[in-house]
Amino acid sequence: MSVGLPIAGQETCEDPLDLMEEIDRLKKETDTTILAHYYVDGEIQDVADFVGDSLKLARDATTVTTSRILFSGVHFMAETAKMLNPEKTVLIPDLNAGCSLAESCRPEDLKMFQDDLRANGHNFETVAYINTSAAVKSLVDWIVTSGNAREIIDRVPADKEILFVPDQHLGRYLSEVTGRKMILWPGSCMVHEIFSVQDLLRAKRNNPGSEVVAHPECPHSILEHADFIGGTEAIRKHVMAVAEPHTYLVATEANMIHPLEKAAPQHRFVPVPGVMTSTGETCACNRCPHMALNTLQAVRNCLRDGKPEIEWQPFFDKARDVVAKSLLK
Ligand code: CIZ
Repeated sequence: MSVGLPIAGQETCEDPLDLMEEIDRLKKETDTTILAHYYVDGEIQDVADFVGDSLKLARDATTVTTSRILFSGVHFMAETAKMLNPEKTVLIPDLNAGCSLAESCRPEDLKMFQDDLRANGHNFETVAYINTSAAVKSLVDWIVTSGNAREIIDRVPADKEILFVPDQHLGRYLSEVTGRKMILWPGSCMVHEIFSVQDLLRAKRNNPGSEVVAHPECPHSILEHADFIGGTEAIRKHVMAVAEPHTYLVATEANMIHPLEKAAPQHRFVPVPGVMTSTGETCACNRCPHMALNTLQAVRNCLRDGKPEIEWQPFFDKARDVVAKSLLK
């Protein structure tokens, strides 16, 4: 027998309730606060100290009093927490938890594109969605989240053009609602990109009287069928404000159903695509594979071992200034 080697499948055999208890104990023993995004598994949201979208979590990160933060989400979110807490240890359960949007916009490509625009006489400011690396954040004028985008775009002087990176769908939607002309980077989120209009219409037919709530990262072909468009926090507030039981078809990452059910248990929430097969089974194709790296085991191991850790990078100083003026004021 090979001593010390992991046994295939062993991790997944651990009882979730035992793991949750162990995480609770380790949090106290290691002086750690857990921040969890709405897109991670519900069990992790339940053991976290703060749960929310990236705007709320960035703000929450500035109130943490423990010496360590464990960020259960994706890499750019943990980087933001580190920028705002240079003196704290910031941990992430898996360093490979990336983001298709962040990966679509590399700092060297952005820099070259900005230089080209300037050389061609464009007078612009760059607005970046928070789903970007810290290196990209250090090259832009503003950061927006789905929760504060309109407000920030109003702060860009009216005589400037806007280069919006990296989500073309969010950019197109924001350009429509703010009336500002934008140059759009051609990125998109792999989860929101895959919703099909056909599946959405089928889900509507199967759930008569339902309302479609959709994230603005969805393509226009999905948004035109939505009754409400907003980021995760806006969707949560929207359904909480309705007292009468209702069915909502939710076009965003499927783990969002967990906080919605907690906040508004009077409603029924169906992830889109809710019904994919002729036998009426639901599919799991609206899950983010990066968020899914945040398992209970990975959170426990990270707490216990104190790694992986987000290391301070030289460009964090510049990125932090942009984050602070955009998200904390
Ligand atoms: O801002 C966030 O946290 C993201 C990535 C989505 C949302 O709407 O919450």
